[in-house]
Amino acid sequence: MISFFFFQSLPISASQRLCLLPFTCLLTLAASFPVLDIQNFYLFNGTLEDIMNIPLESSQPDHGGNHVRQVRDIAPHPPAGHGWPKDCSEIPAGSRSGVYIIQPKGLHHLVVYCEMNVTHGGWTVIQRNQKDTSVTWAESWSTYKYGFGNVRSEYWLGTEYIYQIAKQKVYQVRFIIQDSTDNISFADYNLFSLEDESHGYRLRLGSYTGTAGDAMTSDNPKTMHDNMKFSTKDRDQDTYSKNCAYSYEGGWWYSACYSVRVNFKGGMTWGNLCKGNCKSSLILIKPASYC
Ligand SMILES: [Ca+2]
Repeated sequence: MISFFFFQSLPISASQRLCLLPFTCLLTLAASFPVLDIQNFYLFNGTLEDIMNIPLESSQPDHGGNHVRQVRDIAPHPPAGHGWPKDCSEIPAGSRSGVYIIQPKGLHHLVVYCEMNVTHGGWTVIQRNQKDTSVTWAESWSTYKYGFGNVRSEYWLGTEYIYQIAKQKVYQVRFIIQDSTDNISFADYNLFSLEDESHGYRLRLGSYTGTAGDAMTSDNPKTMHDNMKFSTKDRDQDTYSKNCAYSYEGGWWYSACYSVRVNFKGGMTWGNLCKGNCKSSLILIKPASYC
């Protein structure tokens, strides 16, 4: 494990060039603050000011004579003795959407995008894509495992990190799809979990509600996604004689092959809602509500 240290006065973008997957970057914020061990720093392309819950100290001149930003007024840091949020649902209500540092149980810190405006907020964004993306989605197993893209635009959080987050509690998932006419539809599943890597990150979904259609739990076993293992171009775990992830240029929980194709560079698919011409996708998780 190789770690890199830098200090508050240095822009993150300068250090990020040194942070190569799967290496970990250590972020020293200030002498009074503990070192952060951010495991997926390669997903972040910005400055410290872009991370919502870092306690930037005010009026401390940096080496260039500039003064760093004032302490944030919302969710500035974990409450004393409480640690970092384990997912976005632990960020205080009323906080803005944006990039936050979380620390799932048993893991180092992660950067994620927290969606705080959709349905009571608290959603952890595990995927975001749009058809004109510059992100290449035809990636390998290990690239999917640890995530790729940029948390502020299109990205995959990482199959391993999604698994680690979702095993902390009982989670639900929301898929938000923009169709070819710019209508926004959603598909909720009241349960969401993955099995571990040794079981192929098999997907387990609960029951559906929504407006987009239940495309993840198709009646057709050839286009089913629920209960499927995750496949990538270099790890074929689908139920097809060939390799769906290779043929369709993106990792997913394929069967033989799909009714949902959102991990893809180009027009996406969600069931009958938009076949090959969906404009954007967003996948959010948060602990299930029992109300
Ligand atoms: Ca196959």
